[in-house]
Amino acid sequence: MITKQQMIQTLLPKPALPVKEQATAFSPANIALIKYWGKRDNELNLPVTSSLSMSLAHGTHTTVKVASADSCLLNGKECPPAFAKRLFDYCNLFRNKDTFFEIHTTNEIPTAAGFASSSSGFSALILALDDLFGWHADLKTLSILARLGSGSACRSLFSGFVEWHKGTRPDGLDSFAEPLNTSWPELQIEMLPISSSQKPIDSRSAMKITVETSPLYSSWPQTVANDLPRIKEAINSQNFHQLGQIAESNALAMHATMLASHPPILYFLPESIATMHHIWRLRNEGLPLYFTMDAGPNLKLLYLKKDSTLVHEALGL
Ligand code: 2P0
Repeated sequence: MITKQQMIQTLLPKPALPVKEQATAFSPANIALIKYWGKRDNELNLPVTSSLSMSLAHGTHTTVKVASADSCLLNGKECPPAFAKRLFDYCNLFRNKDTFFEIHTTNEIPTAAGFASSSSGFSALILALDDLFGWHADLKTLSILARLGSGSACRSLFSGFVEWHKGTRPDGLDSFAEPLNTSWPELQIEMLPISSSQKPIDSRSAMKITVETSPLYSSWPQTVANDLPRIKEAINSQNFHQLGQIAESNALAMHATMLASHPPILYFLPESIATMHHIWRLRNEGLPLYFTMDAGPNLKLLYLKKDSTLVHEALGL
């Protein structure tokens, strides 16, 4: 097995001393339209399939300061210990044992409620570390490094539509994200909060249980192989119904694989299901509205800007 340290040695220059006192960076959160669910390598966060996301306007701001001891503030308050450990374990990959950091991270999006904040978090952190250490690494390299913190973070280095190529190499050097060359300003993605409470199981554990126990997981790579080229075609031709239909069914297929695992994993709350029925009813009545869902109870709405008022009125937003 290749370790993170071995992989990093091939990508970065050896001396690991900061070249400045502090550095600040921002990364957008991203929402997958074709989901990443399942790893082929848990150490390097190498995915079973490719995935495709859209970056949001909002995300995470992170400042890393050189300090005499490690400390971490999340949204102005002391970080939960598990979160701080994950951040500093990640920093340990890049610094020597005498370098300590004060990290301030501000999420514009609720943490751990399925709003994809770890994606922007590790992306902003690697950008800040790149500046602090003066690596001047290219975005492909930074995408690979962000992936080591959290898989979906490799997509948050970019705005717009972003594809994470799963790659095939055991060292993961070909598993990185790249922006698509297409913009679609009319396409809207909007959070529909159902609950901001902590989710019952984190996505990392949930995807591991799914891969190891779900009899439906064997169909997931084929689902993505079918959906990915078709959604890229929909993006290129700006075919909203094709995009919405593929994104919605891809998300539901991901949840179906989880449901069949043992123990079963179900992120839907009763209100999530009621909202799905409401959206399907509205769509049957002619409103062009779809949704996607991640590892949490909240829905993300997909619609076109021209229908914004109708969507908001219909859902009481
Ligand atoms: C995604 N999710 O593509 C999928 C859809 C959640 C549902 O990526 O273990 O926090 O750090 O690689 O990136 C959430 O998983 O997992 C995720 P790790 P990550 O956005």
